[in-house]
Amino acid sequence: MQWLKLKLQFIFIICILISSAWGQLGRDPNGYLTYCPCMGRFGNQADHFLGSLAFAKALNRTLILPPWVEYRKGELRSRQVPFNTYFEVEPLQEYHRVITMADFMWHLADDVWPESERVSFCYMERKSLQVEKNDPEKPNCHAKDGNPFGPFWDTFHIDFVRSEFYGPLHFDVHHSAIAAKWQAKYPPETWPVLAFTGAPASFPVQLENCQLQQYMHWSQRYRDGAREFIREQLPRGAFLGIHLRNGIDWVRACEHVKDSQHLFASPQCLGYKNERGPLYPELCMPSKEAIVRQIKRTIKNVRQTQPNNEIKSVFVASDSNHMIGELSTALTRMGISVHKLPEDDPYLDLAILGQSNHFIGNCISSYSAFVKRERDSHGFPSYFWGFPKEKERQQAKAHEEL
Ligand code: GFB
Repeated sequence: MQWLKLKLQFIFIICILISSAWGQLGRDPNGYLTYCPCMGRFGNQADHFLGSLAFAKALNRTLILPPWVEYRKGELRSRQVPFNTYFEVEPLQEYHRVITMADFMWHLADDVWPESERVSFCYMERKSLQVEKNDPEKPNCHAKDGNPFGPFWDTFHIDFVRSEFYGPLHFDVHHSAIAAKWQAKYPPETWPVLAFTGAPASFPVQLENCQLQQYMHWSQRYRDGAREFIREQLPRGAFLGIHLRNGIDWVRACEHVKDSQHLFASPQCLGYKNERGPLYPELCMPSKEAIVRQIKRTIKNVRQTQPNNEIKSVFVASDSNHMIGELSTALTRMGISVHKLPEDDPYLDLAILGQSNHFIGNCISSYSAFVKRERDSHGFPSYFWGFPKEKERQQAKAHEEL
């Protein structure tokens, strides 16, 4: 008898679990929104993700979480990596309804978004790279034209039957009543899925959306990876994480500093309206000497202000030159060791930088910006190379001492 009771209880629990799983995957009557993260690499895509999340919430549509788009050397087609490889889905639900693209396509698409109703959204006509595809009669988004556009939608066998030009609507839901206009023009009953050719968001991320980073939690794999590296490879005690962005693409990008007020993520230190000054080259590409000086200064400052939590090591993340030799030579006398990952892993680098006791990043880089936002959400301190300018910093110090 007891055995039968237990068996019934077990069946009951299983039924509840199954029904709640189906419940979670039930159709959202308010509709869905998705997009291709087709611009830039991780830092750019992360900025766009936060904006798209805010946009989906403002329109009260479930956000279909796109995979991350990655580019590997020597491969012609982008690789799509499931969203939840790097970040957990559940914490995002605290802010707004989301579903992975795989779950949506496997469980809901046949019903919500049949093949004959798949429309791609773009602001205005996008010309095709293949001239013969440009039909003067029928302007088109050409949502699958080129890399990563084609490979991205192909990952889930998505083809579009039609294009929709949404201009002059825009995505700035924080400074206008635009969300209501989107809802009026595209009600969910007739437009169950809005599928954008690119992210419905700005780059760099809007100031109002930076705090949404608090809902991006590293997946177990990266949390464990970061914890293990810190515990097993770094000496006990506080460590300084630094981001050195110095590959050839960056050298070229930094040439634009001289003609710009802003470049990539620069508002994170200069302010969105340059409240904290104009751009200058050292923000983008600090010299090796300046890097060593700033690290030493940071270590000394921490020694003075937090004598019980001295920095014992430096963890270097870089896309190119980690400067391990130069930094070791400069810091060994101070009793500081210098470390990097044994193998290149941009995501593990990010997860470790997020956990460092102190962080110096590159103000212009959106990769650094990701770390800065994550740290802000935990109240951890961050600084930028060459910021404020060395001269201005010395003047401010002299002023303080007077
Ligand atoms: O993330 P991302 O858009 O940042 O692109 P930026 C830089 C990519 O370089 C990263 C690699 O996604 C990584 O793949 N990378 C950068 C790193 N730093 C590191 C690092 O510390 N460790 C490892 N392992 N990999 C800008 C773009 O990049 O670069 C612009 O925003 C443009 O679109 C420009 O492409 C040239 O903002 O730094």
